[in-house]
Amino acid sequence: MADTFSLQKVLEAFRSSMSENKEVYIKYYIAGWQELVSFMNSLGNVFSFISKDVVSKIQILENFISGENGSYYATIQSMVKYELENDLVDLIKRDSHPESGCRTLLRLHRALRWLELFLERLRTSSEDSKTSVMCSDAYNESLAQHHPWLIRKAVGVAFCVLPGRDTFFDVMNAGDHTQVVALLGESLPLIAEVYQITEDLYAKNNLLELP
Ligand code: 1PZ
Repeated sequence: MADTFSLQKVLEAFRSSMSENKEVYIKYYIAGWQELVSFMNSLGNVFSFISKDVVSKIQILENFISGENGSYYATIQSMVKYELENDLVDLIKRDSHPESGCRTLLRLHRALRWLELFLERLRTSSEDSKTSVMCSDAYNESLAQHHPWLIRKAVGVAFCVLPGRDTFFDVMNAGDHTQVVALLGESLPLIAEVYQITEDLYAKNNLLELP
């Protein structure tokens, strides 16, 4: 999936991530993120501090998947169960398990909410809407609550140099604007469902504030 980004690929990855009994396969979940990283990279270097963080989190999860206990990392559900039962999660402060699968995936999970909010704004936007405003409104409603001041500042700078709406639609590589809007309409319920399943699972296990 290293070639050019397309929104379609993101959609396919998140679609494949859901099993029949509504578990979420980590392998496809991170494949979706990998696609988003190539999208961000195509927007320019200002976003590299963001994509670097995503890449390192993808790597942590990939290492678990290919490690000796990899079978427990097939789905988010199996990971949560395995790591909790074996005391592999730092619950109060980062300590002996600073990079658990649970806390790492939680960062991506929170970012998925941002993505959902942003794409919904983009989908319903009009020609004169500003991507920077859509991005930062979505950010303030979601991820910002979990970021310290310095990161919020840096993110604010990145938003200022975002390309305009037309370029955004083009980079998504999914046909003309009407087609992109249609594909977004198709993708968003899927992304929302993956988000909600993960959110419920984390809430049930008291994992939403992992350090
Ligand atoms: C296309 C426009 C991109 C806008 C992206 C908006 C989101 C900004 C996120 C800024 C992340 C800043 C860098 C690192 C932050 C980390 O400290 C945190 C917490 O991790 P920890 O330090 O606890 O290990 N990382 C995150 O919150 C994950 C951020 C993921 C951002 C994903 C952006 C998705 C872009 C998709 C492109 C359409």
